[in-house]
Amino acid sequence: MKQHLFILLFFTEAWCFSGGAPCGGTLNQSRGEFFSPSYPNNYPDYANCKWSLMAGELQVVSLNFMFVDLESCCDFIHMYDGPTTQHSLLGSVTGNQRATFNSSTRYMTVVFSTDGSVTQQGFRAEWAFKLSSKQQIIKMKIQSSQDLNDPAVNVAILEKIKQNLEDNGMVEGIKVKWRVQSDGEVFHEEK
Ligand SMILES: [Ca+2]
Repeated sequence: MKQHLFILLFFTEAWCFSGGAPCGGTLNQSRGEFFSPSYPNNYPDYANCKWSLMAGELQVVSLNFMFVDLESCCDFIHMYDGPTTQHSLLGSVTGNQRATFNSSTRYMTVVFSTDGSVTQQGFRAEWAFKLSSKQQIIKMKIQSSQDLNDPAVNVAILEKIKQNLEDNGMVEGIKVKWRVQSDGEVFHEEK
């Protein structure tokens, strides 16, 4: 009998710890906020924190710095336009700059790094996932036990789709409507 050797490799999210305060992580909620370690108290020396923002399909990341207080020569926040720091730099923040950054894809990587002396309060940032401005048309298959040609059923289904989009933070700039097919039928029955 042949024996197969399976080697399982486990990769765990690298959570960085700085001066005892946890920092960094994966952020995939549709909105929220994150802080420098120990905020609103001073951040530590030699901090190196990485946050990975992961929006959903058809979404982009918008990041807004509400408060920034960093040593302007030597402590920085860098934003990258993608899932790693190998992607292009969207911009950097230091001193008391406040700015907003938008990714071009569903990913943004944020790195906070400090040198070995002088610490300040740090930062507070809010993010939100927004629908990409690229136009996309999504076709949906709908199953219903009711008559889909009934206008009341039509409206109820549209409302339900809108509610779902709203729950997923996708309602901005989106239109939901029935489209009449080329043969004049709104619906096609699945054969
Ligand atoms: Ca410093």
